[in-house]
Amino acid sequence: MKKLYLASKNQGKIEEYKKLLLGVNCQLFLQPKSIEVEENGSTFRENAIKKASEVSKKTRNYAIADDSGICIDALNGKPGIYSSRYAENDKKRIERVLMELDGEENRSAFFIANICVCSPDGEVILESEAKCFGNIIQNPRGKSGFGYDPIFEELSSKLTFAEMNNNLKDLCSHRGKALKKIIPQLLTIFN
Ligand code: ITT
Repeated sequence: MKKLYLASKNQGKIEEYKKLLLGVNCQLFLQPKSIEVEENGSTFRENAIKKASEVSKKTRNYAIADDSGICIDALNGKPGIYSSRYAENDKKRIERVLMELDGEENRSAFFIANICVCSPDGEVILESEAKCFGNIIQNPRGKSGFGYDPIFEELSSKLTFAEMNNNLKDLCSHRGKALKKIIPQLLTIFN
């Protein structure tokens, strides 16, 4: 069985990938603690490529990474690629967003995930991107998920990501949709 490294240190993402990749016949490994990847790209794509290629080169195995974030229209797309660096923890990041949107009527936003898979020699072999549209609500709702989930109300269900069970979030989320697009290629590589 071929090995696949999850190039992420975000526990919330890791839990989602473990479920999303269940049908792919690979041995899933977490990013070794010793590997630190500096996310200094200027786009989601650049950062996703950097994470996947550095982890694949250092582990000499396949690696999958995503760079993701939330883009808020009234904040001109912020926090965007800085979503994980917007404050020191999830609670403070949510507080900052709600404060910046205080009194703002336009609450529209989208999550985006850019996924990259690299071969054991560090070459990019698969890329995928997807978005999920919704609105930033005034008061957080729900207990599941991670990050900005409690303040992001998905457009069609009117549920926040934190109110959804895992299966529902996977169906409509940026990460779930981006990964679904490349599942056929992953099956060809690993199964
Ligand atoms: P890795 O780079 O180690 O994977 P990270 O958290 O730094 O972890 P990113 O740079 O891609 O990952 O930042 C993504 C941030 O965007 C993440 O920390 C959350 O704050 C937010 N985010 C992304 N997807 C999310 C989701 O499904 N639900 C809630 N917040 C999400």
